[in-house]
Amino acid sequence: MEFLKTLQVQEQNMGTSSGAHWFNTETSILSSFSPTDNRLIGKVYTTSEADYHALIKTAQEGFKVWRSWPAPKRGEVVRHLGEKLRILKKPLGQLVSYEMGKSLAEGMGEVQEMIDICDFAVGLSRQLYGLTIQSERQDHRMYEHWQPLGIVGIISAFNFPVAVWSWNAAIAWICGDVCIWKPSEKTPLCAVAVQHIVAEIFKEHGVPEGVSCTIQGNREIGSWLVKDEKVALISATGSTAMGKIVGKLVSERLGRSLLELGGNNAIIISQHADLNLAIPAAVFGAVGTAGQRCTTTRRLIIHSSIFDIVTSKLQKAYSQLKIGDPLDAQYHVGPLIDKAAVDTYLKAIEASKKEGGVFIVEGGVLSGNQYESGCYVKPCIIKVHSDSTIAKHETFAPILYVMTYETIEEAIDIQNNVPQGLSSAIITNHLKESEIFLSYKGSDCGIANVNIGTSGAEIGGAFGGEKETGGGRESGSDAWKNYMRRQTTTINWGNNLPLSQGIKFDLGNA
Ligand code: UN1
Repeated sequence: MEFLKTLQVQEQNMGTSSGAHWFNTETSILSSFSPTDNRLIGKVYTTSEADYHALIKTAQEGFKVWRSWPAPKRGEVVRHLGEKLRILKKPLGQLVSYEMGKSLAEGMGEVQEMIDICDFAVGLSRQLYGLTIQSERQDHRMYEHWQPLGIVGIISAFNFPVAVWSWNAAIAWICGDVCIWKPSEKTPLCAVAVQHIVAEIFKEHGVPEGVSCTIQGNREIGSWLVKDEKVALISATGSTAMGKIVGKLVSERLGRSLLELGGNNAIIISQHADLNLAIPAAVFGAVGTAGQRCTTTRRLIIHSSIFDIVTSKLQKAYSQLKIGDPLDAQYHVGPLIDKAAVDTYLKAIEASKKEGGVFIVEGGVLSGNQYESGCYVKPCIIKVHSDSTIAKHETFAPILYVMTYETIEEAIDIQNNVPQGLSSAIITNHLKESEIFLSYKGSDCGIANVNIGTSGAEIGGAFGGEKETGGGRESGSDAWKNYMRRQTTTINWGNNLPLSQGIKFDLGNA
């Protein structure tokens, strides 16, 4: 496996890093096994408490220098990172596939998201606009401008082991911040590979140590970052359960958090839908990344008049899905991340059966030589009642719940009647339906699409959602404002000192 060598993920003493410097304290070991074949890919040392504190110090020092670089100069470094990622797109995509289990096409797609966000950040580095405001006082000027925050802690999930980090890091860097990354314990080597790449580019361009740091380990190690008042912003991606803990700990110290948590995304398939769009949108949405995207399509809300035709087309499409080694481009679907995820998948199927759910496409765990890691499952479709309890729950697996509706209002109610609020879609050629879906009466999600599926958002838009999804927005649009602090300034260029609100404060002749 050439890519492991190219990306230097099998070296010794990896784990904690403040840039080109790798701390080599021998602590406990985190082993990374591939869900594709159960092989040990490599090991990292978890971060020691002493190394964590040393890292914070380096990051603080690094920040003092980095924030003084003009933003376009910081952008220039990010541009070079994007160039390097173009060169390494294939090996890094392969590592993502091998360590996480998503198909190679999706692994490479993830690296493409990194490249895209680098490009976006470069352009943004010449913007970061503030406003000017009319002052009520004569000869005064008011404006607001944006300053870097300091240290940004990034906690990322296994399912997007590199892209979601880059949404945060690329933007935080051009804003003048420094980053400490705590990747998922399930994908430590993707972070090691990325840190090697970043460190090389940063070294070439004279970026100070501490601007890009990584720590490795379990939740406890993550909690050092979360509780640390020296960390100005915690951007965390993962489950709602994790987000509730992180959000509470950060708010206890009145820090800032940006949460991107669970989704329970639905596509409404109207009787006015073009099924040539609906079927592939639903299938990719449900089985892409083996159902482990936060944007995965988990529910199809289908108009009752077309339920039979839609489900028979889905059965046909699912029968053509190839499940197997994600590094082999012929397969659409790889394994789940680990055996615990397989258990969760099986339990959700059991729970839906207990509620009266009926298989439209049968599920199950695959066995045989090719599947000996025990992590390969069959994407399945279950018909449930529109008020099903299990369908309100986010199960990170390729289970698609289908249900029927009669009116567009009812479809929207079903779509919104879940605790999460990340992504949503409607497939329709009916203008009014689509406008209702996009109106104040419509989807309550952070993402609402028409005639495309729920997953595969582009980096140019703000990404995130409402309710239990956490409310944060990352990536494009004006999400950069999360990584900076706003400063409002009033400048008096006159010879008098008028007070606002017309207040008189006369000191006589003093
Ligand atoms: C995630 O699953 O955490 O919109 C991120 C998408 C991808 C990102 C998903 N661009 O599906």
